[in-house]
Amino acid sequence: MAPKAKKKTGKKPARKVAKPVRKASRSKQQPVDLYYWATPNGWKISIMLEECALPYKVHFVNIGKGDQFKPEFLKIAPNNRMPAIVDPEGPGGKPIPVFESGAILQYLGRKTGKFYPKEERKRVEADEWLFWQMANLGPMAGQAHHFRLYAPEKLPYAIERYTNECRRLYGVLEKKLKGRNYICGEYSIVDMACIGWARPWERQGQDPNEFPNVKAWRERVMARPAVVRGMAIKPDPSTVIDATKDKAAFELLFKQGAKK
Ligand SMILES: N[C@@H](CCC(=O)N[C@@H](CS)C(=O)NCC(=O)O)C(=O)O
Repeated sequence: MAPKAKKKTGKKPARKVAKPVRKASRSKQQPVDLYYWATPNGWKISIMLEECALPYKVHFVNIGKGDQFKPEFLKIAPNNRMPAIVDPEGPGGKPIPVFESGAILQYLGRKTGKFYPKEERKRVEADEWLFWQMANLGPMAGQAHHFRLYAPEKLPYAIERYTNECRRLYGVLEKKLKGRNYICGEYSIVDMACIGWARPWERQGQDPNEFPNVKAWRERVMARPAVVRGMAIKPDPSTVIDATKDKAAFELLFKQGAKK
């Protein structure tokens, strides 16, 4: 079909939504607001939005500069951590904020009916492995990164403890992936939750060749176009602060006390 001719008004057409925005083709849905920074937890949600072809608008939360403590962000995510979303078309057609990446993945899975099995036995399995990532792989890999890369003192006990715990977890994943392409059989939110954490496993002191099933799964998932697009969303490099070199960012990220 030939495109309709546009009326000439002399004015520049107004942008509907600010950049960066991913639009689902032919979608009339309002974009989901994604509060994001390019980290393994942030990627879970950019990947899911890409996989579901949902329109979304990225709001960068610069965690090295303290955006996570801004009152407007804390209203959405009271734990001062990204990712978070606001779905303007939530239950009853009203906006809903969601924080915690696992809860966001489940919400988007229920909303779209995609990548989150409906059949109860399969859903239980997906929930088990999603919680496994949230309570094990993410936190243990996070501590391994912290003590191996960020801690000003190299503490052998802490490095060994979290490197070993990661090794144990990749061993668990290795067995789960035996004879399967994806963690719960079919590709799901569980793979999206785990991939960002498995991507930098060398930084966790792991030898990928020790876990051939995990290695093959990692390559399979990372080759998905939506995963590539989701992980490619990056803030302007001039705004990214390296907390290993910047004292203020280090204090802000790693010396948080209770705020009243
Ligand atoms: N359990 C949370 C963890 C989120 C999280 O740790 N986000 C980090 C970046 S990966 C963050 O926002 N850090 C800011 C801070 O430490 O103040 C989730 O999965 O959503």
